[in-house]
Amino acid sequence: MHIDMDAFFASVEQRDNPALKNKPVVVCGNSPRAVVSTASYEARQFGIHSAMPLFQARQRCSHLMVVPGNMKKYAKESKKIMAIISQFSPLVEPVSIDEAYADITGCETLFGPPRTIAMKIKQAILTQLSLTCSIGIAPKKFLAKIASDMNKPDGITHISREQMPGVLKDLPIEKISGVGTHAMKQMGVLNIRTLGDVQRFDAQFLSRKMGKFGLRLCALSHGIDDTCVQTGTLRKSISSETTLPSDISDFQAAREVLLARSRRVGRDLRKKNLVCSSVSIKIKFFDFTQTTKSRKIPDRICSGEAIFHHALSLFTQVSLKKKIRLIGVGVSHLQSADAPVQMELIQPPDHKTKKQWESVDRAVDSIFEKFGRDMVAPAVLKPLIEKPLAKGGKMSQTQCKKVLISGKVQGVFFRMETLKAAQKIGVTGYVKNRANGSVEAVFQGTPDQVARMEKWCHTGAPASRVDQVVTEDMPPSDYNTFEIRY
Ligand code: TTP
Ligand code: MG
Ligand code: MG
Repeated sequence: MHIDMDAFFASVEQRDNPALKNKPVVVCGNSPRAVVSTASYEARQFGIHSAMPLFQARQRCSHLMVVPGNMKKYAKESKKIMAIISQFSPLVEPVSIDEAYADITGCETLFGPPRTIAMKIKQAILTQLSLTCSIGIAPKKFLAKIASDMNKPDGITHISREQMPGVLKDLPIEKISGVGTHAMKQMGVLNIRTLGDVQRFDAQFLSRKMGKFGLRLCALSHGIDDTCVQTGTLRKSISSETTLPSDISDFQAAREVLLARSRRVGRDLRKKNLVCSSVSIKIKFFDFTQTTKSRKIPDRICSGEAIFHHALSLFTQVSLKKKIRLIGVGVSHLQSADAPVQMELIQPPDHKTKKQWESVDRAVDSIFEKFGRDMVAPAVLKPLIEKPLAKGGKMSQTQCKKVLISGKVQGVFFRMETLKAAQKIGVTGYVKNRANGSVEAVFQGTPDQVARMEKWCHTGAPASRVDQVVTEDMPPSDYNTFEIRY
């Protein structure tokens, strides 16, 4: 059996606020670029759906009611739902915040035939929580999930063993979980639209064309699905993503978002006492196309820094020809942090750093716990968090410039003078000599500080004669001090 709540977030809001009952409602953030997380069934009549940008939803329905989400509340409801389902079967596998599988084999003597069990679960959820759900019943797990979607909202769909071959034959392949745009394209070429079409090909051929997934599809098309309801398993993955306030194409800015998301994921992992051994990233571009990259790692990690290390390395494989709209970081292959590990005979060289980062993160976690989020952050993320206000209430921006200084500059002295000036004015960055005798410096600070340093380069060092100063705007970086580099 697969149970999935109807328009979950929106239904909870409609239940708790009578003014929203029977109205087109979306649950959504309130930034201009927010996307709909879910739409009430009244709103769906206007063609509004999950992941649609809010502005588009408003265009489709002028009297749309927009409600900000409350994840804590939904998580609490989710727990209650899972508890109700667990009263009907000992084998319950929650798969997301609003859905679960329940193996009801053998429960008939207690609660009646499958459809009766489904009706009882629906009734219990309705009377105790005033929420509706839809339930699919089938001899196979993957088919139960598809069935729960067939009569939404407030429906029950029972596919019996006898009906299964007929249903499979006409089942559009996009209904199968895991079939994305890439697989759809591959199958389009082969003229495959339904599981019935898949049946025409043999396993070897499909495996050659689509790898492991081809094999699974082949099995499913014949009604073979060995997966069973898994209870007590850990969550499969944890992720965090953010739609940016405006599209970006700047590597440095993307790097900061990756770091912030990685730290968030790390925090969630540690909160649940888990470690991961797989990291992935998701990048959505301005035109809503997206790419994901992931890698399995030979280690078990939970610090934001370690996750970031892999996320950034994956990010360098992404082509940045298009502006980025959304950045996400995820981890999977989760295990309890207490699970025994095969110790290496010789600790790898970065073992100590890894342990140190973990204890830094745990210390930061306890500060969060006590004083709230955003009290401590990596220096590189400080501007994002502090949003310092300059005079006049405008946000002060961090500016970063690379400066090439040529002429008759006295190497050591010039660098020392630059260091002193930088410390006095308060910029960060570095100064160094180039092989051709010119000097390269990077100044980072407020636009005013950077301008003062630039001016200083022309006239500031008394013992040098500066002929030319060439400047180039750079993305801000994580300079903590001003230093002389060699
Ligand atoms: P779903 O079960 O996919 O959708 P739903 O419950 O809103 O509607 P349906 O009746 O079709 O099942 O997702 C459960 C919740 O997860 C949903 O209420 C909000 C959240 N969600 C998002 O935040 N973003 C998304 O893109 C989707 C699909 C869901
Ligand atoms: Mg749902
Ligand atoms: Mg769902």
